[in-house]
Amino acid sequence: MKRILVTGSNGQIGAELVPYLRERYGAENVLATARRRVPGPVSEGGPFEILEVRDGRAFSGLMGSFGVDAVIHLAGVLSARAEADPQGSWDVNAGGCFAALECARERGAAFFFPSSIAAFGPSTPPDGTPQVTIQRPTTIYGVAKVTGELLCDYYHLKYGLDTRGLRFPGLISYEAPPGGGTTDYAVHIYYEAVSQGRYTSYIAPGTFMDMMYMPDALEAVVRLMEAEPSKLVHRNAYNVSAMSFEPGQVAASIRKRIPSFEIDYAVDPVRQAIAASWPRSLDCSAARAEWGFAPKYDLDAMTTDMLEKIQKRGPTAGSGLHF
Ligand code: AKB
Repeated sequence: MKRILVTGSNGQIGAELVPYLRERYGAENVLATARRRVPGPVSEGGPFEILEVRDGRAFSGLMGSFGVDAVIHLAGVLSARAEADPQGSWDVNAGGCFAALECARERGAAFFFPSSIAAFGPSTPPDGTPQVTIQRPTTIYGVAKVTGELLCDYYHLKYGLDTRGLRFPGLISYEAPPGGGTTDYAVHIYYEAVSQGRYTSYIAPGTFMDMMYMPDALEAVVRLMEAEPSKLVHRNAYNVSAMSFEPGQVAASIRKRIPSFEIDYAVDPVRQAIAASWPRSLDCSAARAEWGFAPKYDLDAMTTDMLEKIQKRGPTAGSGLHF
């Protein structure tokens, strides 16, 4: 990757990936795009353009003028929000992916697609979920993720496009809040631990989902995109995860640093049903073997870092987090 275009740059991943890529590849070589300009490092720390991803003409024009050789396509609507608007979210998630792939094909650029644990469903083996297995998701978000995975395979097979991708678990971070996901509770809990000393979880106790801390996710994207192509047997949609936990375990980890922290539950049936349809723990052996996936943070290391960072930011951190 030398000249990189990132879509969805204001989102939870983009807000951290853009500065990370600029640091590594040079600020002038990373074009951040998003539907609107938000003051801050993404729009002010290097080139930035407004882009609606389904507008193929504008997309392709930007790629040409910037000389893009790699597209990191992050724009999308997360799982719970997508359930509230299946048609609109399909348009953005599947239509946007198709439009972005077409632009990458026209320009011969490498392409990164973030799939998700949502690409699995209730008939998938939930423990040690294999890299290649049953994928019959029951959410519109998951259906669009499987579509994206298959489109990436297709563009590689048909056009030789250098498509690559990861199946992200829930991502935990402190720079930008996630919005409308099912795994978001695992971010909210840290903010509320600091500001309130307690948290009411919308996910039921005992519900295990795969998770990863953002620094490990950023490193995984770059490692995969820089991997020797001949080593990539699967190429797209690698299972990646650093830990699997349920809400009570995060609470216990927080209590090691904030002993008075309390958790209770007001389960949201929509998000609980989505969580219950996803795997409990992924098998990530293909990612480890083919391109050296090696996450560093476990639950306690992540908790320590999250609490420190949020405490440093002060009591207003995380306002507006709830979906
Ligand atoms: C969500 O909860 O929708 C996302 C995901 C796992 O893809 N964090």
